[in-house]
Amino acid sequence: RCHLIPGEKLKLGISIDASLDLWSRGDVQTCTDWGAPVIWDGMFDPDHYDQEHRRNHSSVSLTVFAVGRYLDAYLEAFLLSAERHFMVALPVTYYVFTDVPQRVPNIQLGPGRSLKVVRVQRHSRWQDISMMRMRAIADAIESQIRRYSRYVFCFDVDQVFVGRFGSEALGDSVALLHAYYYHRPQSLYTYDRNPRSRAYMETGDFYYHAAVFGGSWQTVKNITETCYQTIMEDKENQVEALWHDESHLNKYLWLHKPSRVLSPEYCWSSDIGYRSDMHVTRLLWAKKRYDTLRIT
Ligand code: 2GW
Ligand code: MN
Repeated sequence: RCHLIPGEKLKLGISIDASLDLWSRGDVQTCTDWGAPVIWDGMFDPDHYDQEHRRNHSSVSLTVFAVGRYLDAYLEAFLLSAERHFMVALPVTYYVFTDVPQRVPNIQLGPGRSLKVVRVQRHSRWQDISMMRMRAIADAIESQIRRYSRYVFCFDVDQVFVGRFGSEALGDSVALLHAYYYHRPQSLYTYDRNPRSRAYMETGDFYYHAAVFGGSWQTVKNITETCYQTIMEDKENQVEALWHDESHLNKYLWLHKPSRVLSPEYCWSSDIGYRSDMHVTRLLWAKKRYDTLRIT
């Protein structure tokens, strides 16, 4: 059914996705209705993507927030695992947003990799900590990231890399299938269903997980600015979307289709049992510790 690979056009004019094998996985959806590839293990040659992106001098910024107790709980394991698995073939700049810069662990980084700390304010409501990431990311792209990196990936901190999360994931607008919903019917998607919220939607394409999204710096700036705007409009109207920034992101991605979709390999939960379509896991949710972390 997939007749078209839009693909990322490199400066050389050829599509970097020309070698994607959409037929190699008969058991999963490898292409969206609008022709974006859905990236599953076995469809791509990792070395091909690394070579093409190196040739094109691709560079990546990773943003992650570690505010309050989340810093000690998750940041070190997140960064150490990213050093082993995240875009290992490319230059990477980590942007750690925190209210406690002095507690950011001092980690030995590989060549071509660096880390910058951005101080942010600590909001008292956790929903605001999560939602206000959108504003902070947009600001950092404008003031710094766009000068150094072509691509930006935004992550929750409560997860660890356990396998390759590489340049096959790069694209103009990249969204992730939520591990809990990718095999479920639309009617179970937890979109915001309140018509008073800007995140309101009846139907959509997929349920995307806000724990990972990315793209070119231009697109991520647009995503984060737009989501921030709709979040603020909701605040003025005294409504809050069901899943906060995730609801607003889902709305955005319905109106602006992503050019690349990541399978749940790219953010899996070990609470989900065995799945025959999951051949590898690349990023895993860390154990939640609501008892100690979600005191508000
Ligand atoms: C969050 C909830 C309750 C108490 C504290 C926090 C908190 C979050 C915090 O104290 N400090 C902090 O840095 N954060 C950041 O926000 C951190 O990067 C974290 O990974 C992110 C999202 O919070 P998290 O991971 O606890 O929420 P999840 O895993 O339920 O996230 C999904 O839903 C969220 C909205 O409710 C976001 O959309 C998130 O992107 C989704 O993965
Ligand atoms: Mn999380």
